Amino acid sequence: MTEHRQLYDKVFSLIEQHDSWMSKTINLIASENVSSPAVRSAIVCDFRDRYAEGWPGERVYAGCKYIDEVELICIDLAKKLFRAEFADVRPVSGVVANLMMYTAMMEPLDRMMALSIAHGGHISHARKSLGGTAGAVRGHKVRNWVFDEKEFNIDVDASIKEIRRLQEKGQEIRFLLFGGSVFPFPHPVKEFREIADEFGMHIGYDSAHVSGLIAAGRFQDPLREGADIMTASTHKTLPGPQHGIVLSKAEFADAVKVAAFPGLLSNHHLHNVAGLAVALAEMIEFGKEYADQVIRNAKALAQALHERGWNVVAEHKGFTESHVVLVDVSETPMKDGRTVEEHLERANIIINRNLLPWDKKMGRDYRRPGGIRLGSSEMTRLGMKESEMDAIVEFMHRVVMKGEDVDRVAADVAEFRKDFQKVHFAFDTETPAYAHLRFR
Ligand code: DSN
Repeated sequence: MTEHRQLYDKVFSLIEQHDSWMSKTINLIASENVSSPAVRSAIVCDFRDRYAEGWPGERVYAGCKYIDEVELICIDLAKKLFRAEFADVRPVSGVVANLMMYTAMMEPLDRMMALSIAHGGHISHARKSLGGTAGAVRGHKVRNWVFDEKEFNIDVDASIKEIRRLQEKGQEIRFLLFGGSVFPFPHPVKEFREIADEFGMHIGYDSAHVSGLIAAGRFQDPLREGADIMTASTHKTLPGPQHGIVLSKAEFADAVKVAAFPGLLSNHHLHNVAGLAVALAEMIEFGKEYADQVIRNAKALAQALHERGWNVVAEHKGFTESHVVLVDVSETPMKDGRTVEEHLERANIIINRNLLPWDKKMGRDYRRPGGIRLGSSEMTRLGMKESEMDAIVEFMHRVVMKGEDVDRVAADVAEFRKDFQKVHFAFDTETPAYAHLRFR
């Protein structure tokens, strides 16, 4: 056998090892989910090998008659689910969706407000000195929202004061961006509509983490609260394929469309548009029930940790209103999020380390931060409820607080996972959740 054939076979062997491991793990990564068998079936269709530049019906390529119909179905489902006047389902990721939003709503170098990373913002919202997409790619000057660490949310009065100060100083802000990667509580969008109108600013909302909850009507409704445009990736609480979406008021449709093509995209990954259409149809059918359980499970995770003495952020507010739970682990025997992450992974529990708002003043940074971030979406999709969240926390507690042998906990986790092998809230609930389609 040639060396290349061995490597070729090794790739398939690694895929199988990964799939098998996933079926034995507790995955609490807040930005991930498991897609339904129908979504996975759609994304391996021949669309994956095609091009379709432009808008359905106005393509630059021939051969798109069925692709166009699927994309139009996807657009209609997105508009219905999010009650949006306009939807563009072409962005290939959440970052590309954000770039489309910046391109449509601002001139290069314009100033914008966004959440800092330590307060839950995403790297695509960040300034150039951090390598953030907004600053490094578009040249936007990013000012950060004033953040209330106790309320774990944007400080409305102080932020309005800051916007007014900057406008009066001639540092004109053009765009207000809400949303991010860690925000357990709805952002105050409607509170900023008046000042946005006063200074001619537009409002955007990055719903990547919470788009599944928003679609179900269970978090906040940015497009009704004053946002002009909303972006998302489609594979977090919204359990679709790895892709993106832009939703906006009709008046911004043309600007968004040209930002997509010819601006940012040539191929827009047509197989994932098909997968997204399927995911949106399943969300319309099962989304409310799913989102309710996601939120109940996140609260149950937080409560179970709190009861065992862990320091969960925002206790006085009930910890979370979304899928996400933030925990300060700096006082645990492991002292930092990275050590916790590494030990839990060895015990088949997959979580993220996460920067806390107060890490910097404690001398910590993103490499060894004081926090961990947990999300309830994927385990909810597998049919887990509040009592399973308590069981999950007990596994975590054995590793982090009691220092138990990780291999023993890993074996117990794998045993526990045996009863949760199918995706719920989907039309097909029989195909194993982590099975992959094999053609060889
Ligand atoms: N970096 C991802 C997250 O975990 O939030 C989103 O792109």
